[in-house]
Amino acid sequence: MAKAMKIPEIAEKTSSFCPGCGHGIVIRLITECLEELGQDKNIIFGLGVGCSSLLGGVLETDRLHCLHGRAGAVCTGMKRVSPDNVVIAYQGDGDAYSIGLAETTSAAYRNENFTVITVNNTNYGMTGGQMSNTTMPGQKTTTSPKGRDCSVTGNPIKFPELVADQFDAAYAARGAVNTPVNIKKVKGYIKNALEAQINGEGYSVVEILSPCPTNWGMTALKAMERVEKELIPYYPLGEFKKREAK
Ligand SMILES: Cc1ncc(C[n+]2csc(CCOP(=O)(O)OP(=O)(O)O)c2C)c(N)n1
Ligand code: SF4
Ligand SMILES: [Mg+2]
Repeated sequence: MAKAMKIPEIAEKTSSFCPGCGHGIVIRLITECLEELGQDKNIIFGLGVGCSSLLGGVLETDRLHCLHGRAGAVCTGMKRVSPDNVVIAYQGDGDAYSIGLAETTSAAYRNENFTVITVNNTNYGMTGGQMSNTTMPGQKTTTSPKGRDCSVTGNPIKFPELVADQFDAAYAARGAVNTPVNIKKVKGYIKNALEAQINGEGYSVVEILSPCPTNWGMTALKAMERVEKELIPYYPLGEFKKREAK
């Protein structure tokens, strides 16, 4: 089994992420949690297609690059045949909630015992900023040039709330990586999710609101401000399904 890199080694690596992208912060937090839980030698990632797949460039750990949107199904198989490994689906909003909505939802519905980390940047980042199921009402993207019209597309999906309200899952939360306070909270959510899996409590999901300055056409600072002013009012932060006291 391959070993995850230690944090100082990650800090020394260069990545393919754009300046100001939130993916790097999230990956750092996952790594810190795994180390602190003593699980850094015991992980398998199921990676989405998109900028999430660039995790492999900074984290030398076991991983499978899944077909687009299919990490929910792939991680189901990996966890079932290898229950002693910590299995993490690392996906974008387009991968998990648009192209792979069936697989993502089905794994949650079955209460599979693995963890999903979804980086929600409200667009298909890697391919140039197309509309996804989490694109904000009125948001202009390359495939919604006049702004997203929810009367035609439906409303932006709130997946952690769906899981908490409808499924027998262990843990569901949403955080954001736009401020130090919120970043600290996200780390707590990721740790709760991983502990739920390690204790065999069932499915856990953490969605993370994350800036994509490149496709939002903004500076890194303005993108962080957009997360606060536009995304958080629509996508509330917090724990929607807390772990039951053991
Ligand atoms: C079956 C298939 N359809 C479309 C694509 C093109 N594609 C690659 S990444 C991507 C979107 C990824 O968006 P998201 O999951 O939100 O990740 P992000 O890059 O924003 O982090 C798409 C549509 C593909 N690779 N395969
Ligand atoms: S395109 Fe967006 S999500 Fe992808 S690396 Fe750049 S800023 Fe990050
Ligand atoms: Mg995205």
